[in-house]
Amino acid sequence: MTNQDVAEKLREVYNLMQLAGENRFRAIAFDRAAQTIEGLNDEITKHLEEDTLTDIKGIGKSIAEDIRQFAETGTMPVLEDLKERVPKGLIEWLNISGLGPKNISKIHKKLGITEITELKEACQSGAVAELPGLGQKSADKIIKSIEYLEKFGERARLDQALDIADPFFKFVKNLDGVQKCEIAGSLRRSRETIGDIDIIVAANPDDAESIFDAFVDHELVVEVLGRGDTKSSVRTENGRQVDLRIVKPEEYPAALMYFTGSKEHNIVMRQRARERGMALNEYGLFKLSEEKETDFDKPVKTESEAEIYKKLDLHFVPPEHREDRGEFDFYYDHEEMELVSESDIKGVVHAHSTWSDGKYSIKEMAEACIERGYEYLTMSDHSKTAAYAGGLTIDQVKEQWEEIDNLNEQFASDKIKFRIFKSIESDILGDGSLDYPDEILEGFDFVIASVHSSLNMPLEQMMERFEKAIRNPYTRIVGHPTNRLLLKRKESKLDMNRLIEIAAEENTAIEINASPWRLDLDWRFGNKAKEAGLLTSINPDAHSTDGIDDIRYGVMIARKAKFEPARVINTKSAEQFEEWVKG
Ligand code: DGT
Ligand code: CA
Ligand code: CA
Ligand code: ZN
Repeated sequence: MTNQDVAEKLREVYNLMQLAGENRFRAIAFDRAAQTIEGLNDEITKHLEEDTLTDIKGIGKSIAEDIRQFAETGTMPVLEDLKERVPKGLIEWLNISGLGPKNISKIHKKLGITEITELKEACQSGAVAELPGLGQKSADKIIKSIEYLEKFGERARLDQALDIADPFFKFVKNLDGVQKCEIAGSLRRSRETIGDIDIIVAANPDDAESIFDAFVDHELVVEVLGRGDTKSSVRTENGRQVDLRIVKPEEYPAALMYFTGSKEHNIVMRQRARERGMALNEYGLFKLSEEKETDFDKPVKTESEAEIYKKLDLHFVPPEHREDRGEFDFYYDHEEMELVSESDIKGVVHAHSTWSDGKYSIKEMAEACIERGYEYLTMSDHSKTAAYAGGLTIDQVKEQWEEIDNLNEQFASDKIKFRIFKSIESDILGDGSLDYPDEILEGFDFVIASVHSSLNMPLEQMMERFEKAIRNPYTRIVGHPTNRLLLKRKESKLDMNRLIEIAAEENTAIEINASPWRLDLDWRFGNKAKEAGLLTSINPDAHSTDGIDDIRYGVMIARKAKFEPARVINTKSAEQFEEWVKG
């Protein structure tokens, strides 16, 4: 039973509770517990054994008991009870934009249907339109939403979301009447997947209409989902929803904060405000009336998010840390956290060439790195067992070394300060050994060790496999540890906290694979990584020259995971990097 397993069960309870119309706060407690457990620095099983579940913040007696039941029986009574009342198929309905838990429950009860396909039919036949409070318009919208969901899925990867958000942001920012503008929501927090895109604008109410007109007319818009006085929602070509909210300039700091989230962060902020005799909501910070209610006549003037934080005895919390994962303690004591940025990255680590499954030659990859101002490149093609990906035989390895030596000599004689390192992305075989004999491994500058096969190994066995690979002296970096492909393939079962401890102990880095499909190491283990002193390398795993630019996404995740430059090995100069990999 991994922390992830428990978190998933608790989220299932949360989803079902919403559909069952249970008390919202009771439901949210399960969501919060799930999120806490995902971010634990140790294993939930240990807390169970030592009976310390309730010491974990956000886990009360009742949820602790649910977790114990889950450990013992594989399920929870609260979940079984909900499952009896709420059919499983309905959970998926929560992903249909514009359809909330109340209407889901209503449609289900009146029409006795549970599957999305049935819902679509019921919308087409007119059955949904006849229900009180719904109507033809709602039914048509549900159909469209289902069609988009079928085509594009409920969430997008970070890169896909940025590709939509960037043009909208640039467009809206320059419209007449727009005083301030920012992307909010999960995208501002650099989450690895994005539901919808949120944009906040500060403008005088008189200007709102013309701003919305321009927004819904944007060339990327395929459908207007809603239009009001303060909010418009559109759907874009690639199925993403974009929400634009226009607020009065004086409301902007609080609105930006509220719509940046996360929901969990907001809950704690509101609590902090209450404890200080104030109320915080999306409109601003206010004094409380004598009845302890928000007194809208007594706004506490704030010009920026930073000032709101200050009024609540905190330093500014950067958006990527607003997840209720330790930021309140940290930014109470500290003005800021040192975080890695794109300009700190000096070398491109983990790249493939035509020698294995890359699209470009080593020379072309090197030139692309030089063009982008990097000082070094480590070629890490696949090793021999990865035959499906053109893994290198021993003879090919030797030939590749010669090519790299020649290129390095050429750079030197051309007075180009650039260096290619000889590396390999060695498969970690089933038993944890690397993919070449020691005398070959010795010839590389260093080895990146990754699992590419038997991804569904049981946890214990997988941990032994990784431990052996990490303790191998030739391994300096572990590649994409969980092997997840976002929105496509689940992660392998791993005790990530333990893995981080072992890697830190061996002074081996765990990469942040910057491919937007992976973003693995997961940022949720950032606190553990920091505590253990784990090193990372922000690696594009580039299979083409364009792939090098994925470093951007890796840096976003590294910041979210609280890495400072000193713990990111490819911030080192070529000389220091060499010293480290050979050390
Ligand atoms: P997403 O779109 O699923 O990737 O995630 P977000 O975080 O962008 O969520 P979204 O778009 O539903 O709402 C934007 C922000 O608005 C969210 O991060 C926090 C705030 N917010 C929305 N609903 C609630 C709520 O029920 N309670 C609180 N406290 N905040 C909320
Ligand atoms: Ca959003
Ligand atoms: Ca939204
Ligand atoms: Zn790989």
